Amino acid sequence: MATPTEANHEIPKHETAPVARTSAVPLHPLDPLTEVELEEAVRILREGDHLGDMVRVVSLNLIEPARDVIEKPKLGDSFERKALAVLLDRGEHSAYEVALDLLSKAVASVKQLPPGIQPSIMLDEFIECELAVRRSLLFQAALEKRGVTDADLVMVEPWSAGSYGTELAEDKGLRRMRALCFVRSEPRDNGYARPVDSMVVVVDLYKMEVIRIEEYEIAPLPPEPGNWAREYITHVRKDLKPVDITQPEGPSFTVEGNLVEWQKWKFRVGFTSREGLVLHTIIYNDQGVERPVLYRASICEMVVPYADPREQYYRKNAFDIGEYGLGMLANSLALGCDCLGVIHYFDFPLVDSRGAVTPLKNAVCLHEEDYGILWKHTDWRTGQSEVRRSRRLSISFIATVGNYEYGYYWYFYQDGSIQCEVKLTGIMNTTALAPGETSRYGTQVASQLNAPYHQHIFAARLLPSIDGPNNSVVEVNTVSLPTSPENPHGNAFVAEETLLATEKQAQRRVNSATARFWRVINPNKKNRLGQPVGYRLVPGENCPPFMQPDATIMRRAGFTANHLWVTPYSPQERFAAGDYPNQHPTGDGLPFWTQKNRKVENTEIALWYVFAHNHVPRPEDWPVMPVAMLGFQLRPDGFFERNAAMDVPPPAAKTACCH
Ligand SMILES: [Cu+2]
Repeated sequence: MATPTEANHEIPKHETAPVARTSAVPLHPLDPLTEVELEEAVRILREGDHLGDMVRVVSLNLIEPARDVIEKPKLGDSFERKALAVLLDRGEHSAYEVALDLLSKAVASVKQLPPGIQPSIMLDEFIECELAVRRSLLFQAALEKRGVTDADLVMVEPWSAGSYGTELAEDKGLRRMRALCFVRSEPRDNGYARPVDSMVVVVDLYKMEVIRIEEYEIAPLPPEPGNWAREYITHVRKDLKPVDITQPEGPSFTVEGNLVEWQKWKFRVGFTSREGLVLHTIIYNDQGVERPVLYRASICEMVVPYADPREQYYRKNAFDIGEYGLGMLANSLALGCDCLGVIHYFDFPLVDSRGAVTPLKNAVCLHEEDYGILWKHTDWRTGQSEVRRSRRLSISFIATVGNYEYGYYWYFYQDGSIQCEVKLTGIMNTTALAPGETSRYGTQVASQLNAPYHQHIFAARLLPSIDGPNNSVVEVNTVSLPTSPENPHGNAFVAEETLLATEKQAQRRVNSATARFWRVINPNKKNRLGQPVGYRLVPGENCPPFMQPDATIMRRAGFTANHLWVTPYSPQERFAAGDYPNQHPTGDGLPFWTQKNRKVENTEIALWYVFAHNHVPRPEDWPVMPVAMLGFQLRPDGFFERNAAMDVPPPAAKTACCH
């Protein structure tokens, strides 16, 4: 459902941080493949005869080196550069993983994917699919039946077909999409205001042709427009005075290639076509000692299951990361005013399905923000008052997935905290209502227009390295004690700790009744109070999946069953729903790997935190939804000896806005 971002907005001028731009040559083994390396990789594929006319490049990314190469580098080591290409042969109906060694300029291995496995949908396929549908005589006839006369005004929105065990025999083995349709009243109109939801167009992506049109009860088109573009907004409020963010001495961060340093934090910026932004080797400099916190952090999967059980809608379950790739759908942030202040943008090159390499300018935004108070106390007896402003470093990217926008933000704070925040905005997907009709599975948001209930469920994959690679996870539940001789007034409560020693013990859900959180500790290192050093994973907004455990979508979205999973670190276990969730016949990922019930105590672990926004739409979410935010925090818990931000200086007395 990708729509290329339109470049017709006025481009605001940003101050740009006076720091080095992203390097053309890799400076570090974890740097994403550069433009030159991607071109070299495509050349190796062509010369090795892997890119015939019918073959498409699904993705091409760095194979990250082994963790110990990074964590225990040896002096004088030169570093390897390897790439993994996922290729789709549309003629042979087969897909391959081709590993490339860029130093020896050779193909290292070729692995054919098992029959039935479909790699992610490519950007070109959206465009080609829409064109194929418009060309189809079947489609034109179906439109006529619905009184739609101009096919050019129809938005054909291809959704991944998924795999539900309900597939027709004729569909078996085909790479498919199921297109939903919307009609604009003019070329720049918001098509989501008028769903043509009595038909689903099933497309064979190998042949790029319509297989059939599934038809349902015809509902009239909703009557109201839902426009959001500036030319349609005739009245804008007039009482907004400017806020200028100025940093006359420049930002407090430095950037060298993909290495960022800010305050006591240091980390590397990565980017993949699938996850988008990735953070590597997050380290805190504690009084001159570099202390690792996280080896790698990314949002590795998401799924958006919809609640409408009707035949045309139960397959609306986009895995926007595993089925589409957020890096491929990332916005170029020069187009809008997404970040304010002195900004450093990172560019990352992308490869299209034909192997053409293009830079994505301003893919990732880095800037500082004032964030209210950091700490404060007034001694009312002495009149002494101290307050410190909180400054945070924000690094983010935004992906447009068809109708929706997802902003992914990581924040670093001066007290040693890290926060991940996802911002949801964009346009809700809609269905039509007959006059007077309401839906049990959605909210009416305009005349004859329904926005179905759905959930946005995200999975973060975190590789902790709290003061070293071997970590454990402890669950903490606060429990009130019964009134007893020990607790005669009934006020007692305790924080109970439980070690999660195995994969099965570590399958957990949030619990607001016990204020549950999880502590990632290094059991081999104690702080001065004798406690193991650790970081606390603090859940934010969350809820369970509302699908039944035996729902057909749960075969592929099984990772949503728990909010916390802990697995032993494995470079092969990267994505919560497995490598290829698109049309996967049985499902893959966390529920399958954890069957082995491996030990996850005092070893290299992967922490998977799953968090969900339950979207019961409001009329106010239409026509464009104001941002909804959710995420989680990682807060030091025994990692430092005391508040790590005591050394933040007081605000300068003459700061213009400090009163
Ligand atoms: Cu939503």
